[in-house]
Amino acid sequence: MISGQEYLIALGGNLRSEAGVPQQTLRAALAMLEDGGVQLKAVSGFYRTPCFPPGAGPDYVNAAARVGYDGGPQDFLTVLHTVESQFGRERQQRWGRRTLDLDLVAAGQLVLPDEAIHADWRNLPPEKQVESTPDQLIVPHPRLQDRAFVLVPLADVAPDWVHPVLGLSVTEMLEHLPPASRKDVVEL
Ligand code: A4P
Ligand code: MG
Repeated sequence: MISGQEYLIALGGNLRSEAGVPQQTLRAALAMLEDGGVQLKAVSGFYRTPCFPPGAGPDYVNAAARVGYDGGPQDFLTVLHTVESQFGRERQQRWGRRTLDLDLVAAGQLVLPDEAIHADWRNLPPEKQVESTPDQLIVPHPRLQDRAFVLVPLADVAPDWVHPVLGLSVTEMLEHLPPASRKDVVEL
């Protein structure tokens, strides 16, 4: 059991919740995490981002945070899911609309469940990505390196975190993305 771990999380939402518009939901979720014993070490700006895949729903608001939590990754994911459910997140359509999505992006240099399974998820062909949902925790998040809506906020809080498999920092992963995808991510 790893304790006192530093984690990176990604926050997103594109539907109103009881807390208000997505930006208000994300702020309320951060406050709820803090109330639940999660230490907020750094919080990114809030960004408006086009829904991926295009046309699947309204624009998202995305953010990221670097946090401390005195428990292992599985326990921490349970905390994230509890907060999601407080804001009315119902798991229906994958990649569609949601009031709040909290993803565990990274846990230091941990690779879970192991390097081989991580590689399978990372290399999943795009058509399979929409229909396949992992039933176990995959860390680092298998799609983080592809997504400006994750990497731009992450660069605010952990620009020098190095992906334990790819060997690239957040700044470097961002540089590998097409410039157009970065320009679509607009700070609110
Ligand atoms: N799971 C495994 N690993 C993780 C992890 N590292 N973090 C499991 C979080 N969850 C993880 O997740 C599906 C299953 O993955 C769960 O059982 C969880 O235990 P989910 O949150 O129920 O479903 P999801 O959110 O639809 O899946 P996922 O993989 O989080 O979706 P994505 O890939 O994050 O896509 N467009 C914009 N602009 N901004 C967004 O934030 N988000 C999505 C969601 C799509 N399009 C978007 C955005
Ligand atoms: Mg999620």
